[in-house]
Amino acid sequence: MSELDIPESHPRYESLLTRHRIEEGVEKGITSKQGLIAEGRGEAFDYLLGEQTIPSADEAERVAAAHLLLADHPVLSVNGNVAALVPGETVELAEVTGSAIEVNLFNRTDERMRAIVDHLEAHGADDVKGLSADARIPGLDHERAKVDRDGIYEADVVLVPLEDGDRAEALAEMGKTEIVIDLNPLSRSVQTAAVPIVDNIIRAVPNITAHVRELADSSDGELQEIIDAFDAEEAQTAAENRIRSGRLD
Ligand code: PTJ
Repeated sequence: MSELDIPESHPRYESLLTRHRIEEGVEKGITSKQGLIAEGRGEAFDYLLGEQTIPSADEAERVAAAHLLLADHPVLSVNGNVAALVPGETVELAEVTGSAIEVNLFNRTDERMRAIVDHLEAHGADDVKGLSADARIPGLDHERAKVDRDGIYEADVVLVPLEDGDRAEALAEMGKTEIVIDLNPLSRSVQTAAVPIVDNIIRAVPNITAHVRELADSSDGELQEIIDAFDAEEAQTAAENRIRSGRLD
């Protein structure tokens, strides 16, 4: 039995677990109410993907691992849904890649910022960034523009999960490499990312970590080759085609 009190063999286990974690996130003041809506949207796309990591997503997750290993200053951005769904998994990915973790919220309040930092620390994170917000992403006029100077502002590679918005574009304009995780292949973030990962974050983050472990002994040249061979548009189209074809295999 699991944290859900239902067996992991249950055919809807993953989706029920996801809902359960988001619900708990709202109760703890971590996830916004809009996060519930975002979850429902993601779930519909995941159903159409067959609730599995499709081959193009697995490849993108390997490329993400290569980018994070090669980066000088990688940062994993965390919002209220990410904190509720994959807190421990995010801390583990940060550890194996030497990435910083920064909380960045659309519906930013001091209470939620603090609750998320505490939640991540309870899962083993230290020095979680986002509270000082001493820099801004140029060209954005909402709360997601607020970042830490020694975090996202100075990062070379940023993991941006679960946000359909203009921040991805603004970060690209700052010259950063963005890795996006989003189940909607048509989201603006997916369309602009250097590495679009169309997969459920619950599967994607642990799979990136697994790829990091597999690639840990690779040379910089080998990692660069993996990056150069990747075609972001192809990955986005493969996911869109899978959803549109309606094949649940
Ligand atoms: O915590 P905050 O205040 O920063 O707010 C976070 C949310 C998610 C509420 C906010 O960023 C938002 O409203 O996002 P959107 O515009 O609804 O976009 C969220 C995207 O994440 C959608 O494209 C969903 O399909 C996708 N999504 C939802 N759940 C998952 C997901 N992608 C991957 N894995 C999921 N589990």
